[in-house]
Amino acid sequence: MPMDTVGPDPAVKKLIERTKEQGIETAWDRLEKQQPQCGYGALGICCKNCNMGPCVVNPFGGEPSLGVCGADANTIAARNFLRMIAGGASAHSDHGRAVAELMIEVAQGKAQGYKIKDVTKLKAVANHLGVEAGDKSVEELALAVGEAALTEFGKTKGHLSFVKRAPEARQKVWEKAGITPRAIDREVVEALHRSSEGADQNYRSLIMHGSRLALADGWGGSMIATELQDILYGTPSPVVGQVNLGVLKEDQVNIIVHGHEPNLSEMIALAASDPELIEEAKKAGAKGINVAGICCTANELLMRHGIPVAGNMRMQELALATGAVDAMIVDIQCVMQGVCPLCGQYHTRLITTSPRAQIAGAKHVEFEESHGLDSAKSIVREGIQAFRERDPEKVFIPEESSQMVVGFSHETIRYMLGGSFRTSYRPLNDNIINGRIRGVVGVVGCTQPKGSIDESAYARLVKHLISKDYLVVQTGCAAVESGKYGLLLPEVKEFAGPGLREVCEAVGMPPVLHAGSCVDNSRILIAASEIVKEGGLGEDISDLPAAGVCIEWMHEKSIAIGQYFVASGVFTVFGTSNPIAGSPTVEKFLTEELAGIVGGKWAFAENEEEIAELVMAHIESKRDALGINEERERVLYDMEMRRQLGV
Ligand code: SF4
Ligand code: MSK
Repeated sequence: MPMDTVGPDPAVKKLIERTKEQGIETAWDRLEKQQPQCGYGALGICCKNCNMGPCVVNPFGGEPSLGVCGADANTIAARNFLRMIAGGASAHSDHGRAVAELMIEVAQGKAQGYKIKDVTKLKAVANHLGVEAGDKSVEELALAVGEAALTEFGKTKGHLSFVKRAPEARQKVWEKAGITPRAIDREVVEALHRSSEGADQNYRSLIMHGSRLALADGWGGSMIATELQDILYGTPSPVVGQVNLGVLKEDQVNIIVHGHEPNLSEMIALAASDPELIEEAKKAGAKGINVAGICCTANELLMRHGIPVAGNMRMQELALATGAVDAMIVDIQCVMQGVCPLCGQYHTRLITTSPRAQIAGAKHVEFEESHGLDSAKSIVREGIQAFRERDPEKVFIPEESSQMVVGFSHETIRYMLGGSFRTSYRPLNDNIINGRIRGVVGVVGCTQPKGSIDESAYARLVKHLISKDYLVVQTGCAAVESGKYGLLLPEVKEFAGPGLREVCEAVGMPPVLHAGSCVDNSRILIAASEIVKEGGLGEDISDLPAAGVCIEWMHEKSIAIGQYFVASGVFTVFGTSNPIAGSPTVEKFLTEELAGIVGGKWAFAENEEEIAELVMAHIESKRDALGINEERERVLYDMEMRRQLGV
């Protein structure tokens, strides 16, 4: 199927060329030096889980066929896959725990500068966690919600509270398969136990526990992070922002916030607008203080404050190579150690702030919520001081930046579709049923240096999908990638197929919806559940004409997300490489047999053409199964009928 090319991102290209000319090493150079990368590792069939190893097995059927302990390729691949899910789920969930702890401190009046911003959501989340709102004050309720959220990590009985938000049919699937998640920490601990030497040596039970663990992430740790962040910082609604390296300013103090937790960066944003600090920046010779984001901290600030995004994960070193970044302030996850020596080649201060994510050689300023604003101010002052040392000769800021509209939480989507008097997914369901929208595709996740720099796989795929009338929802670095290519704007409806365009025009929403950071994939689970509950598209998430895609997966979090999508009933396609390819048996289990147990399954594809084909064929098969692909009489809608449809 022909797919338009989209060309390179000139900012990325220019900076990579510049770093090469200047002999500055980046991830692209290190990737080259790593070639050829270990084949056993790539296929998932090396094991170093005990000191009888490390062991590898022969992927071509020869010797060695077993590890020293007798573990075969299936066990080793499944154990490695499970451990990746454990790594990813831990990252998301520890993030969720930190937000819950902060909410408790805010409720107790111990966190300087924070307040509860979304009381409506606080009440809704309280209800989902089984907390009685009664006549509690906002602070009392926030305290109870924070404490209830924390107990989800270590509860000794029952299951996670948020699983009840899934359609009933889905809950029954989990029950039948024995994978309803219990406590978040328990599922992680059990994964590490099962995958240690001499424990679980059945690939099926290893992968099924991986499903339960992943559900503990999607419907537990990640969902806690998303929901509690919305309560603390506001539920996102559409806002305009700018993206790409052109958002850096030659004449201002540039502060980059990077990572995932908005707890600190929210305060940095506040501190950067403090008149006293702006005055200090002016005294240092700058015109002001410019805060910009990288990775998912960027997504968090962007969708709540419209703070610009300098780039996604693979652009973190390129941002530094502009020579215009005065301070890079990092919290947790996706921060490459390579940023440290790179900062050293410029005047840039690298400041780590989380005790859980320190970097040797960086300055560590532990962020304490009890005096959050003061901590943020002192960190911003570091940037101002560094600005005085900036060498203008070394500065090169590419001009590229694009506008985007972001902030489509599931609450916002429901509101836009239904209007303020009856927020509802009905119009979306109706338009999927009548075929104007063929289905919904989540195109989410990482970018990384293995991806092409001559064009964007994400932008190509997204453009293609909307041209075929598929509504696209995005999160994480993939969303930032689309933003750079101007695909997160309402005008993009011009590239959309006639059906999707018509709906976008009527509802006033873009055909590509930015729904947040990578931890916010939990929003997609809620949206899918609500679409099912709205009716007309089956009883379960697995009945929906929907799919998930991650092309340039990088982090273990991607595998955790992929597995919770699959275990929630979603067909999920990953590009770049297949981490269990060394065991055709495990691959068959994940890509075929799992569908018979949980309704969703994995696919691994070579390129975006193949991904598009797989996704569209799957969605059409779901439409067939729902009986909504049958030839319908073409009806001309009058205004009244449109009103009833809500378009
Ligand atoms: Fe080798 Fe088995 Fe030890 Fe893994 S657990 S390193 S396969 S002996
Ligand atoms: S930052 S996990 S590269 S999306 Fe969330 Fe981006 Fe993937 Fe990190």
